[in-house]
Amino acid sequence: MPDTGKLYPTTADTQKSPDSTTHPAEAGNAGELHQTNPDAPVMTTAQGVPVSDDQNTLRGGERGPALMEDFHFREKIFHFDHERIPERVVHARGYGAHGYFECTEAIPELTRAGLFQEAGKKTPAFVRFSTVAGNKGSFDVARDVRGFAVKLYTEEGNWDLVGNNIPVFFIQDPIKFPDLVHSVKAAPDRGFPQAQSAHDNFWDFISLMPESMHMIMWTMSDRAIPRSFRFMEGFGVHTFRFVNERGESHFVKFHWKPKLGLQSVVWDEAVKINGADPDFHRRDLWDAIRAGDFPEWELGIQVFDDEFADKFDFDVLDATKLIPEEECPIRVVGRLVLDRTVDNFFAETEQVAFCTQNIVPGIDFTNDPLLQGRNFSYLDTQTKRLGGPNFTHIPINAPKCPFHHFQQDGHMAMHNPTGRANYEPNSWSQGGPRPDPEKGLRSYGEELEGTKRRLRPESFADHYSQARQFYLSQTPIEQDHIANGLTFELSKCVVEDIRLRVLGHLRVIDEDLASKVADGLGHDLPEPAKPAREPVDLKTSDKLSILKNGPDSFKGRKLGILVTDGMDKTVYDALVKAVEAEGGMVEVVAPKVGGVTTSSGEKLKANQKIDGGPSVLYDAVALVVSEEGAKQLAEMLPGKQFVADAFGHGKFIASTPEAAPLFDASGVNETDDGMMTLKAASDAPAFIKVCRAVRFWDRMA
Ligand code: HDE
Repeated sequence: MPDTGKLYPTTADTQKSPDSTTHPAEAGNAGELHQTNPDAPVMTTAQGVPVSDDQNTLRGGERGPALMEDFHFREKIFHFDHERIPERVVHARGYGAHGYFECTEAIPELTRAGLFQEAGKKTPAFVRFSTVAGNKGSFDVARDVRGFAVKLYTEEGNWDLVGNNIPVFFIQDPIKFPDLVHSVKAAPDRGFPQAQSAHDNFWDFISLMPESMHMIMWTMSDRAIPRSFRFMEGFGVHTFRFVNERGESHFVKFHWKPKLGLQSVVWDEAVKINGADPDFHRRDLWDAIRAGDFPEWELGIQVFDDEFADKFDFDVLDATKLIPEEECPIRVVGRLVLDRTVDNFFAETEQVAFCTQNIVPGIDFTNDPLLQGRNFSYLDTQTKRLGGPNFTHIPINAPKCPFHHFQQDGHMAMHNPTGRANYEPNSWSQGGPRPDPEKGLRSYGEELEGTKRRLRPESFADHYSQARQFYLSQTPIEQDHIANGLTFELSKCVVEDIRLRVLGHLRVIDEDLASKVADGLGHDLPEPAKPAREPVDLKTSDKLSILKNGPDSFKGRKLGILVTDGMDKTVYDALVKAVEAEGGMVEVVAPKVGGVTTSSGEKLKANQKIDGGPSVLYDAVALVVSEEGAKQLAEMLPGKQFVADAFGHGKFIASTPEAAPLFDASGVNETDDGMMTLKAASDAPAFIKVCRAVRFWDRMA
């Protein structure tokens, strides 16, 4: 049995060829053609046989038949035919990156888990972010929950914390998961809609499942349209257990807090981003890591005991409820840094298999029924998706610590036990691994009692109080967005009864919210739904709002600078300098992707042609244009839309005085405090300071 984490070479090790991620021309070299590069390795078949010609199949005669013996051709096509594996049944569209977890505060009094024993200890990590409903090829900025799955390669095995960017879930019992997922995915008869919840089946199900109301408030909020993975929180959702060396247990909830703060896009932006750049989120992550701007989250824990759990208004085992930070403060014990993009998307991001059952000594489950149900589902689904029980042999899934067991054979077995003993107990002298009662994972000795039955406990019965608490904890702008989200989604339901049933639930959550949505839909308010338990008014929590927890700098954000021929390069340079000083990025948008000639005759390269770089792709925009250039842009639809959208989406806009004709043509005839004229290069830093706020919300109120 091999005993090292580096069991099998990765794709990168075996297939190592000169780095082809960056084109030589991008690095400023002319670029040699692969065919003429003497350092390029010789192409081989999968058997390692050198290939002489990869352009032409083997034929009998110049224009004669293809020959069966052309094993290079047959092997190539055969392998291509089998390239696809089933996509994940949910969370199919995802994007992963490598990094590490660093313990910043040791907590041995709470857990014996090795990764938390010493401040400064680093544990390798792989993270996969995802949308839930859409297929693998859908778009990134769908209104949806985001998966936030973390694999921690600890010295005592892999711990998978398979979380979401929303701290609660739709359902209380795992037996409803297939129904939930069927309802949100494409309808079985027509095969659409794709990657959205704005349709009858979803809202039909939801309207009949009042326990989903809290989660619905979250998914209709801007939490479901994050600006990027880097600006969203992650949550373990369930209550887990920490178990210390003495076998004592504490309940724990896990939170990932982004260092950059929280930021979301607005719905109209989301719709347009999905057209302009369906890969918006994955590109953002890739670009940030490649630029050395490593995304980072703090790991916060909420720790509590049975006494707190008993006093808490809700059941801590109910995944449709959260514990407000104000009631149980968060203690930061570590940080997660993503510092390496994948070498190969399929090998790593596609083949990574998260399983909630993967825990390590010091971490344990609770009786949260959803968590228990997940423990079956993840292992089961990976076996089908990755083709057999040996998916743990795939490098991205293999532990990085020594491992020894007697599991053997099966499809694609890469490492079987060596020697004769493959069972335990055995009496061979070197008879393989033995369990260790000290070091081994021991389940927490919780006492259990009860009658076997199918039931929903009374302590899970309140479905509305936390939904109301969430809604009332939002700023007025965020409340409007929730109302608009609900109105939009329900307006896509053809069946009026479904809309009315949802309105009935909204009346129990908040009458104002229900009225706004009813008004938006053009319906009279129906009778309120009849709650299983009357909701209570809970204290609002600032931590539930995005806007109250937003960024405090332009770090990690992007300024789009629209330029034309004859533009003032000094203003441009000053903007770039100010953005870079804050840790942000700049992208140049021009009428042509070849770039522009500045007023001093220099050439400035562009990143985007105006049609491909609409303002929705940027956090703020600047127009550094000549008068002639502004006039030309004013005649182009994408030019006008660039400005009109930036204005409509409440973006901060800076412009050189020459931009006036473009504003006129875009229908922007007013100025406000979110707009600034760049009279000179020295105005640039002040503008970027203003951009620290997410948007100029007054314009959108
Ligand atoms: Fe999942 N979920 N889930 N889920 N889930 C899957 O496993 C499931 C739930 C989450 O990037 C599947 O490998 C059940 C909650 C993430 O690869 C599947 C229930 C939370 C990912 C599955 C839930 C999640 C998944 C599909 C209710 C947040 C993507 C593919 C009992 C705490 C992981 C796969 C990745 C994926 C089942 C509910 C998060 C089918 C039965 C709650 C982030 O096994």
